[in-house]
Amino acid sequence: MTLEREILELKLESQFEELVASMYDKQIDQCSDEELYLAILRLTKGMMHATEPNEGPKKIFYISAEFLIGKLMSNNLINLGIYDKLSEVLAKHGKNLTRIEELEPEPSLGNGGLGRLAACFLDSIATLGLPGDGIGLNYHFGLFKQVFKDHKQTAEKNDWIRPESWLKKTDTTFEVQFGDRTVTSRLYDLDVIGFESGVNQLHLFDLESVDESIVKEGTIDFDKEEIEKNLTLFLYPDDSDEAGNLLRIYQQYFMVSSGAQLILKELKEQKNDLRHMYDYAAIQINDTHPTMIIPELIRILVEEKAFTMDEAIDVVSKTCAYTNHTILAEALEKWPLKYLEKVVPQLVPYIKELDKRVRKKYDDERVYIIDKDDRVHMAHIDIHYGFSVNGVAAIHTQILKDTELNHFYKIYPEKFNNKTNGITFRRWLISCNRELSDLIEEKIGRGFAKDAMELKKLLEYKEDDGFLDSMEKIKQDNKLALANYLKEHEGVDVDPASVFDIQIKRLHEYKRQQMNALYIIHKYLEIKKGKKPVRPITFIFGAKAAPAYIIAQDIIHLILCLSELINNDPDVKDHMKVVMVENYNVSYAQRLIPACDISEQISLASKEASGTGNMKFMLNGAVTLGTSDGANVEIHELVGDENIYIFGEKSEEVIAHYEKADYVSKDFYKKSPVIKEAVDFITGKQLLAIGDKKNLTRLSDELLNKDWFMTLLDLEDYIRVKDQAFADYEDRRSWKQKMLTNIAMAGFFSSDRTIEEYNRDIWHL
Ligand code: 26Q
Repeated sequence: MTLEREILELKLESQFEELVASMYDKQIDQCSDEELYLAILRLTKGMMHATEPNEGPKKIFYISAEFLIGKLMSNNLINLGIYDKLSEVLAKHGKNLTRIEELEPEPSLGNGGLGRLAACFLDSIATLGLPGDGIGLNYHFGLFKQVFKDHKQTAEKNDWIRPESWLKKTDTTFEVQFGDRTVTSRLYDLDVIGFESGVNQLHLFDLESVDESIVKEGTIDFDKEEIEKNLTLFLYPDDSDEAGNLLRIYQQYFMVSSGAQLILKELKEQKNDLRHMYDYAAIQINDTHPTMIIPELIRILVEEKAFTMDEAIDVVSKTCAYTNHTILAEALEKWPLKYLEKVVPQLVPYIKELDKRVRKKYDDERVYIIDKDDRVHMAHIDIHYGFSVNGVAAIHTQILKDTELNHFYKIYPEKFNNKTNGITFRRWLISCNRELSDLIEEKIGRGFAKDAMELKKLLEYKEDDGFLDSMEKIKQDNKLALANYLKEHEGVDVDPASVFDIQIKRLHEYKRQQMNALYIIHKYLEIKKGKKPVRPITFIFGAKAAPAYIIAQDIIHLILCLSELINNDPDVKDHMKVVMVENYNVSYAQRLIPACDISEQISLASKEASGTGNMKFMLNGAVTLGTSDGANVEIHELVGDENIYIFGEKSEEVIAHYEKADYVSKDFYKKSPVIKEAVDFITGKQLLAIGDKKNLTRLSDELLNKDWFMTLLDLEDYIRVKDQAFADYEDRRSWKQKMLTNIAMAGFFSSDRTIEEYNRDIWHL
């Protein structure tokens, strides 16, 4: 330890003792965990405030409707470099930092991957010392809290904001004008501290007049018409009803208008020439949710800064860049022009002008902004009027170029580029799996915390049984800790000596949780027939479903019914268990991932843009069972055939099925007794005795008559390869080597690498 560090740590101890004394007039050991939580919050906020901001001539504004930041305490302590010392100080007084952290409410300001990616990116931007701020919304309740009742999901509000939190209320306010009213936005800031580096800001806008009391207790129901009261109440989990969609446009414009005003205010304060805005600012548009910032900036430059239309379009197009996160056609935002006319009439002439210019240049309906049904294709605005379009994994970008956005790629080949997603190792290794991170540090030093490629040095220990055993021991301890947690929180007994097979992600048919459920049915029936697995298996799910997504609700129902049946069947329960954890969120992910043996990444090839959970599992020594989709493809290339389980049809084959419309799920059902038996079980008498006939029949009908995401196509191959993985697990030495290889090769998936690429190719900070 350096002298400087020693002094800092000595000071920390007395500083914290003094702070506690001044706040409560007590010693640390006399304080409750709640009191200590507030004291740590204050200490940390103070230290972050005192840290130098990252500065430079040009800044990146990462604008996103979602920042799924998760709990911040551990993360901030780690990045400030005081986690270990503070832990030790607390322990000296009989206090436990991990227990204290449980008191922190989790802000769920995102749905899933896209929101979590934005949070990882902020961590990496700050860690790399780059000037870059996030711009988003301060949802009072974020994403709903999931509660299971009668084997079904119900939704409740998650009120995460407390009088004392990480949020800093600022004096900055802006007027935001809608077609039918004008409201005032207020800026709240969160310090984003880099790992042993400077500070950036996450700017979250809120509406003062929001009224939390309009939400009915125990629900997420409220009056969707009262914009002044509801604008920033919730994050929208779906696009199901018209009133909800209108509200979503109000939210988006509220974010975009406030963000644009903030950016222009900063540029003005720095005395930067707006005509060269792109020399001072880059704006990364996270999916199409913030797309209105393009016409909004053009509008402001024309109406308030005396730019001609040509000049405004030129400057804005050189400033804005777009990231695409999906190739599901139904997920690409297309707003009816009449909605925009109601909510943001001032933007409509600009959107029409942008469309007119496109039509003048290109005689191809597919690239128009406004289609023949008067719907505005948000992605088309980004592609024509931004300077960069990126996908989030190699295969995803390739599919965008070859098929989904091919007509745009032909016009603008130079704009298209790939930025394979990444995750921050500070949260997804150092914070969530401290024991593994310490073991790695013992072997190769702590350089990997900042230079993730150093993990490769671990490959030298592939034949080192001492090391392999230590790694296995940590996995075992993590499984035991999870088993205890599941006992306490889900009321189930799982065997820590079983294989932990985990699928955690949003519930969506393309992610195919239903295929995993069919495997479980298959295994159950095998055991009933006397074919027992060599070692018990624990199947774990975690997933929220959009409340209006009917089939997704039915899949949750199926899994919960299976869990009830299997965990109580005396013939079976010692051989397998099924657990669906309630209210899966970032904090839960941090407990589940370190304890995983087999990581389920089984989306229909071509549908998962990247996935980032796959990277988190790999980094924590789980082996992937997956399709050739998203970043799985790159994981496969890195670790090689020996260290991953790949199954199912490839993306080209799947795309061809859609083109030829030749996939008929019934054919698979008829020709395979294994498939038939599993599908029939969904509506068999055992499950009907537990569950709801309506839900189970609807799901079974869907699989037999539609199965848009081709579950039955890959089911047999899935069963074959999954059984192989369970068999290989028994060759313990070789399995440990697979774990090691996965950890060692995970360096590529550090979000530091991703951000370096964004900066090198797009932002040029
Ligand atoms: C759109 C309109 C109305 C209401 C809601 C929405 C909406 C909200 C959230 C649409 C999409 C999302 C989230 C998408 C998402 O999380 N995509 C994931 O992004 C990850 C990061 O790039 C990828 O790894 C995943 O593959 C991708 O599914």
